[in-house]
Amino acid sequence: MRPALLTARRKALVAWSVILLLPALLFPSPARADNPIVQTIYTADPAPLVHNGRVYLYTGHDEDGSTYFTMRDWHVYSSADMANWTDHGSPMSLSTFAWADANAWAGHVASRNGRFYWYVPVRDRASGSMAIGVAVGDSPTGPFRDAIGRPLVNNGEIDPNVFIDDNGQAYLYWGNPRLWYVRLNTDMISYSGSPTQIPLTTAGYGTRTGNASRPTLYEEAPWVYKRNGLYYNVFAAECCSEFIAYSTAPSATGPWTYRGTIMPRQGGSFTNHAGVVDFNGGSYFFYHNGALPGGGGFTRSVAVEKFTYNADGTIPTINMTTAGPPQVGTLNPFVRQEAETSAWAQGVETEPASEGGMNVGFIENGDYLKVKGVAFGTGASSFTARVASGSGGGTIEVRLGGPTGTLAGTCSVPGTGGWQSWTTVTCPVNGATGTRDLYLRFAGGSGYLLNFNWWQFAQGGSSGGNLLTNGGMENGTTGWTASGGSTLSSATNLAYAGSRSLLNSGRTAAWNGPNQNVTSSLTNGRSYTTSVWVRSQSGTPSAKATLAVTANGTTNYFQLTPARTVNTGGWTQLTGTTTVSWTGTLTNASFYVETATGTDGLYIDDASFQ
Ligand code: FUB
Repeated sequence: MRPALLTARRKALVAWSVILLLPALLFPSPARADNPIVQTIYTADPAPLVHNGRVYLYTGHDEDGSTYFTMRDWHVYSSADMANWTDHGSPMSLSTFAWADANAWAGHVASRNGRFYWYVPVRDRASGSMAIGVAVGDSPTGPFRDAIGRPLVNNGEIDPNVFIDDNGQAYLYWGNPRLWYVRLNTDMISYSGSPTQIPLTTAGYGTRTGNASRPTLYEEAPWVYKRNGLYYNVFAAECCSEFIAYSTAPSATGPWTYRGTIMPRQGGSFTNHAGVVDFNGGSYFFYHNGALPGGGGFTRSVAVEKFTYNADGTIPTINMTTAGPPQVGTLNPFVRQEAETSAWAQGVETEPASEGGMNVGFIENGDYLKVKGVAFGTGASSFTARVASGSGGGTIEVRLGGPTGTLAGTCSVPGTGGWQSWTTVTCPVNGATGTRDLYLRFAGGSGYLLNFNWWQFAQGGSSGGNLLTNGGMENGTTGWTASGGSTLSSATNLAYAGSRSLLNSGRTAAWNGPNQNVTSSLTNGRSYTTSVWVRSQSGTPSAKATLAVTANGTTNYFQLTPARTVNTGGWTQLTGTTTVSWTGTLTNASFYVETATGTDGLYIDDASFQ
C-alpha cells in the first residue's frame, strides 16, 4: 500500500537533500557521498559475505521513528564494485520463525555446500528471552526458511557469528554479556558438545573501568575470522556508547589477546557492529552509525570503509567517512541495470516488483538516483527505462556528474494505468562519453510520479550527435522543408523547450509533414533512436515519425516511432529505436513527421534522430 504522507524519515531526507544541494547550486556537479550504503530505510548490524564475485550485505532494519531496537525483518544488498549496491529486498522476517515474536536483531550468514545459513537472534515466544535461530536458503538472496523449527541455542544471549576453519570445523560464536562458542556440525544446523564460555580476561579482551560485573571491554557483536594463520575477533567494546575493538588468537578457541581499538566512538549511534571481509584484493570494514537524517541509536545505517592491514597483521584505526571506498572497476551501462542498483538513492524507496526483483518507487519531483562510475566509453545514443505509473507519469532526466549536472537526455514516462503496469520508454542521449557518475533525476508534478524497474543505454558513436539540423527549432525553419505543398513557419507562441517550435500547416494529406534530408548521415544496418515532441494545431490526429529510404530506385518506409495521439492542449513525445538498412546504392533518405490519417496542422519541437 502506498502511504499517503511522507514518513518522518522521507521528510528528513528531503530536508537533508535541500541542505546537500546548496553546495551543488553554488558549485555545479559535486561529488556525492556514498556512505551510508543504504538510504531508503534504516539498516543496522552489517554482515558481509563474499560469494561469486559479489559482496552480499545482510542487515537488520530499524523501523522509522524507533525508540528501541524495534526490528522486524532483515534485508539483503549486494555489490560487485563496493560503490553501487543492489537492493534485494527482505527475504527473511520474524514470521520466518514461527516460535519467535520480536527483536529481529544482528545476524550473520555463512555459506557451505552451496547453501546459505542465516543465524539470527530473536525473542523466543515461549521463554520471552533471546534465542538464536537458523534459516537456510539455496541462494544468497533467499528465499530462506527456518532450518529446524526451534531455537538452535537458547541462553538469552545474542549476536551470532559463524566461522569455518580451514579444516572444515565450523564455530558459532555469540554473546552479550558473556562470550560463547560451540562447534557446529557440517550440516550447520546442529552442534556437538556444549556451548563453551570464552574466558573474558582483561588480557584477552581489555580492561573496562567502573563496571564490576563487566570487567573487560567485550560487550557484544563478535566477528571471528582468520588471516595468515592468525584468528581475529572484532567486537563491539564497552557501552554506551560502543567502539569497535579486536583481539587475536592462535586458534579459533583462543587464547585471545586484546589488540586495541579499530573504530573509535563516532557517528551518532550508541551501538556499533562490525563485519570484515576481503574482496577483490582489498579489505573492507563494515559498521553502522546514525548518519542518515533522523538517524540515531535506534535509527541506524550501515556503512563501509576500505582499509589495509599493517605489515604485522594488526588493524589500523578506521574512521567513519561519507565517501566510502573507491569503486572497484566501473559499471556497464550497455547491459540491463536494476533501478535499485545505486550509490545513492535520494528521496525514493524500494519495493518488490511484479516482474520480479525490486523496483524503485515512491518517486517524487526532484528525487534522484546516483550510479557511480558508469563506463560510457565512446558514447551512448539512447536510454531505455522500464517504468510504470499509476498517476500521470513524469520524466527521467539523464544527467552527468551531479543531480543538476549536464542534461544528456530526457525520457518521458506516461501514465500506464497502474504502479505495476510496466512499459518501456526510450529517449535519445547526447554527450554521455567516458566514465561518469550517472544521475537519474525524476521530474514532474506533485505526488508520486512513476515506478522504475531497470534501465539500459544503447551504444552510439563518439559524436553521439543529433543528425537533424536545428532539431531544437530555435533557428526558425532552418534545415526543414515541408512536403506536399504544406507550409512551414517558426512558431513563437508555443514551444516544448526554448522559445520556438516549428508549425507545419496547410497539410493536404496524411503523409505531408516537416522533413529533413539525412541521406549523407545514414549507416546501413545501424540502429537509430528518434525523439520528437508533437502537438496538433487542431483535432487529435495520430502522429508518427517516418524515414523514407530510397536505394536502387526502391523506396522503403521505416517507422521510427509508434503512432501516438496528439492534441492541442499539450506536447506528446514520439520516441522509438529502429534499425535502418537497404540493399544497393542509397540515393535518398528523408526524416519526417506525418499523421496516420487527416490533415490537422502539427507543431514539432526538440526533434532528434541519432
Ligand atoms: O540491532 C540490535 C542490537 O544492537 C544488536 O544485536 C547489537 O549488536 C546492537 O547492534
